[in-house]
Amino acid sequence: MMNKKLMVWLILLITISLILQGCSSEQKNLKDTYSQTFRLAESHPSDHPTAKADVEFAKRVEEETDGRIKIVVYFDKSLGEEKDVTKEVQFGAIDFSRVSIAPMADIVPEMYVLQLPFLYADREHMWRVLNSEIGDYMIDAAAEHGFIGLTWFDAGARSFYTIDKPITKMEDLEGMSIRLQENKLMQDMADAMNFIGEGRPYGEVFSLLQQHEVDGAENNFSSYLTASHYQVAKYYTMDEHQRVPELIIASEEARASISDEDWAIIMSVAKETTEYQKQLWEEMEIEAKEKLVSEGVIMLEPDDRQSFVDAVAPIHEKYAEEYGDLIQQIKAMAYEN
Ligand code: BDP
Repeated sequence: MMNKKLMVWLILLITISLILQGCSSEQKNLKDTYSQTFRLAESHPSDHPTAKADVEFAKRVEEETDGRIKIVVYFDKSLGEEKDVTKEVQFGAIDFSRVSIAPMADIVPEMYVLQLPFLYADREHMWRVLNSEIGDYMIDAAAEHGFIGLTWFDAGARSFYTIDKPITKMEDLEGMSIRLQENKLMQDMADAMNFIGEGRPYGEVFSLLQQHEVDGAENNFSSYLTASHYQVAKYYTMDEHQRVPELIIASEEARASISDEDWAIIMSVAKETTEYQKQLWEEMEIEAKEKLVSEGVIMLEPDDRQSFVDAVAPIHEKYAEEYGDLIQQIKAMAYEN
C-alpha cells in the first residue's frame, strides 16, 4: 500500500501539472486570438487601382495570418502628404505605406536612377529591371535609410497635361510652369526641358490647376482621372516622359514587432499583390483613358518625341557621374535577350 505521505505528494503533483496544462492551453488560445493592427498610408482615393491593390494586400494578409495581422488602409492622404508620410515611416510613426519612389529619392539617392526621364523602352523593360538584382539593390539601399521595402507596384507612364496651351513640341513647354513631384531630379528635368518646375505636394495639385497657379502638371491616366485634374487641364500630351515605380514600405518598428513567421506570410502576399496590381493597373489605365476621352479630354501625341528624349540627355550624363554603371546596366536591359 502506498504510504499516506507519498499519496499527498502524488495528488499535489497531479494538481500542479493540471494547472500548468490549463495555463498553457489558455496561453495558446490567447495567441490564437491575439492580433496586431497596423496602418497603411495611401495618397490615392479608394477607386484608384493602386489603392484597390492595397486593400487586396491587407485582406489577404489578414486571411493568411488567420487574423493575427490586420492592416488598415488610410486612403486619400488622410495620414498626410506622401513626403511627410515617407519620413514618418522612416521614423516609425506610420507602419506601412504605398509610396511613389519620387519622395523617397532625396533620402535614398540611388532611387533617382530608376526614375530618370526616358530611361525605359517600355513597361516590360522597367519590370525586368525591378525584378532583377537592381531591384534588390534598391530595396537594400532603402533599408540603409530605415525603410523596409516589401514589393514594387506599377505606376504607368507620366505625361504632361495643360490648361490652356496644348503641348505638342518641345518648344511649347518653354517658360510654362508645371507642377512636379518633389525631388531634385524633377527640377533637373524642368531645367533640361526649359520649363518652370513647381515641386508641390500631390494634394495641392487640383487647386493649383483650378486657380491657374500653374499652367499644367504631369501624371499617369489613373491619377489624372481620380484626382480630377482632367476637369481643369484638358490637354493631355502622351509623351510618356517618365515611369516612376512605386513601393510598399514598412517601418523598422513594424517589422520588429511582427513574428518571423507572419513576416514571411506578409512578404509572400506582397509579392502576389504585385501581380494583382499590375493586372489591375493595365485594365484600369485603359478604362481611365476611355473615361477621360468621354469627359472631353483632348489626347495629343508629341510631334517629335525624340526631341523630348534628346532634351534630357544632360540629366542622364549628370547622374552617370555617380551611377554610370547602374544606368548602363539598366539601358542594356531594354530588350529581352
Ligand atoms: C501618382 C503617384 C502618387 C504620387 C503622385 C504625385 O501614384 O504616389 O503622389 O503621382 O504626382 O502617380 O505626387
